[in-house]
Amino acid sequence: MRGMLSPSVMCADLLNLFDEIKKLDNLGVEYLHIDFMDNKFVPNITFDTNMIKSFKKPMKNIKRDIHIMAFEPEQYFDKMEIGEGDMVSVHFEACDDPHKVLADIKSRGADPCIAISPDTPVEVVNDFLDEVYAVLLMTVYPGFAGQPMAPKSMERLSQLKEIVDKSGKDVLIEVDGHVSWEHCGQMRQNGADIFVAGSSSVYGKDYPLDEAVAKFYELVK
Ligand code: S6P
Ligand code: MG
Repeated sequence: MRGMLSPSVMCADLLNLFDEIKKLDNLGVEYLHIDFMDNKFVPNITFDTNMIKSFKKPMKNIKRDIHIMAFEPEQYFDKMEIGEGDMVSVHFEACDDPHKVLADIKSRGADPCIAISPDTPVEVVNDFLDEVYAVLLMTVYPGFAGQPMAPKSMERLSQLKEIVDKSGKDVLIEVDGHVSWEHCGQMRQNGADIFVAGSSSVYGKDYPLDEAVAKFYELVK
């Protein structure tokens, strides 16, 4: 399976989101990475639930990859209209009962994922490998685009890959944070399947979007 791409919409042209999403859809990109923040679990705000629901309008084939950086994430699921075709990540550190929240996502027909922040030991995922579609490994501290990679991210990715392989479960690994031109190939080698691409790659203004997407796929094939 080729490496899959999930461009981060918070790094796109925010005044032209309809066209920006349509462009990605037409390019055959797998996912649209949508960061939701509550200004409590992380000190920032991005899109509200209504906008996240509206993002469906220009989407034909591309899927929503909703990364919820919020306490009690389940309170937002109805408003975002989470359902079939969505991939939804909730943070291990932000849920009282992550198992219950993941089951809720699954019951809606969406693909549940557990996200872990850079200071959380990767071993915690062992408890969730029966329940998740993917593990989202944060390679920056959640909250902002344009940050440097968090220390030990590459080693953590290798450890996570080993844990998943040992378990024999069919669980994907998504990396999010400074997935740069320089790092994405190494991340692929270390076991990543889905790549959140933001200001350090496809939205870095070095190339037009279609060229940037093609170049990214080439690096993570
Ligand atoms: C950070 C967020 C990420 C960013 C992404 C941006 O809280 O979860 O998804 O949008 O990291 O990409 P870059 O290349 O600027 O780090
Ligand atoms: Mg994210």
